[in-house]
Amino acid sequence: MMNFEKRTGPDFGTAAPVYPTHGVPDWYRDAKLGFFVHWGLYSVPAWAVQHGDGVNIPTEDAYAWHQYAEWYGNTVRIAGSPTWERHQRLFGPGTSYEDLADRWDASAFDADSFVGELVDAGARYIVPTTKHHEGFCLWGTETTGFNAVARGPRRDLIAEFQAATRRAGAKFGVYYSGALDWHVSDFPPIESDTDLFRYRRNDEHFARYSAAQLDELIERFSPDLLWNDIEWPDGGKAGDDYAVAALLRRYFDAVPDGVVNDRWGVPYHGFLTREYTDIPEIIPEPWESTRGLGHSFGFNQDEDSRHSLSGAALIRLLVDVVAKNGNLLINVGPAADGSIPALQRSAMRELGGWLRTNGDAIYGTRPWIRMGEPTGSPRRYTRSAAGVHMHVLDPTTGTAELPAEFDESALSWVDGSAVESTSDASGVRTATIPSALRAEAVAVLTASGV
Ligand code: FUL
Repeated sequence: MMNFEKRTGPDFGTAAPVYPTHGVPDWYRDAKLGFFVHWGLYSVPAWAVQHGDGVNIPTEDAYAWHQYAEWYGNTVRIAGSPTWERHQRLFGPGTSYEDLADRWDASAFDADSFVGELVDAGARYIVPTTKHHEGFCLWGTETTGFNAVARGPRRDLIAEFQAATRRAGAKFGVYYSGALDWHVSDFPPIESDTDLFRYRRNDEHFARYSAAQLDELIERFSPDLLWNDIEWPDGGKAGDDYAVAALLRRYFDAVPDGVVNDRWGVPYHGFLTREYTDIPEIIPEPWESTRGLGHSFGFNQDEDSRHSLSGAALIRLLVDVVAKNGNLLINVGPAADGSIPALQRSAMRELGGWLRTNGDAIYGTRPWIRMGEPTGSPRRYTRSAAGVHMHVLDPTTGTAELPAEFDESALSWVDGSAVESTSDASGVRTATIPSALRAEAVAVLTASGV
């Protein structure tokens, strides 16, 4: 095996990189809902300090108290951190994070039923982590023995995911940690945002390692989507075959209808990414909102319903994102054995149930002339060939104002019931929400002919 230790002094060359001109394909814009799957060695301890209401972590401790359980491999190396303390207690001081590879038992994982659960929840694309920052590869790579076929599960988890996703008729994407790989790097742990970019690999040797891995993923799985993270080593500086420009050309040659995100550190991007961020308005470019159901992507066994989105909150989040021209890439964090924890499953099932009735107002839609209204009951709009869909975010109030543009339109509620409305002195019409829809997370009314 090649030795991929850190080296310095790359010759970046002078060739100007030529980036693709690929736009974002319609399948991606129409899909609206994808599922991220953060599953890796970090799912063995499955733990991070609880975050959320009432917990105030000072910025200088943010990394020692990291909210993301998938960062365990870093947090555990910060002496004195809660993760470090807990790890000593549970696994013993001699057990390294990497030793967990041999304790990872994925025997409850059945790719078809796992993927089936996500598709039932409404997923049109599925993006598992193939390698997170820890460096453990979930596919049978030739580049390192630190992988799920050689250790732990002893299965090619990505091959299983890909086959099951394609069988289920959904699109298949891959998450890949481009410039961070703690397994082949000998830096101290990351304790600040400054460290994050100081302790990322940017040398040619490592760039070739990453390129070899991404090439394997492209050749073996033809992913419909590449979700790179933490930029690319040497991104944009070289015209060589391991640099982003050449890699993306190879990708789009192999998958002409593919799409990539914006975390490559180069001028080219596909969709924009936003992580745990509320977006106030329509973003004209295709973009994607991502977050975990709780405060972490990797499963944190200490989280409960106080930390996690309810089904109703998840539905409202999807509607909000889609009204603003985004896709939602919601994350599921399985337990190490490959099962989906009950708290996450119940929110997902509620979302799936709502989408079975209201999916026409989500999938394939585009934003309307505005995403909602500044006053009155909270509402969001989407637009499809059938008309403009008004999503009432709090139907328990029993009423919702209709926009002036709906005046001449034929209106109907999603359950087929006619729209009854009253007008006030200034001509504002207020519709009464049918009682059957008041218990829904979001009640949808469609106006045709707007
Ligand atoms: C971030 C990573 O550091 C997180 O762990 C997670 O994977 C998120 C989607 O991207 O940048």
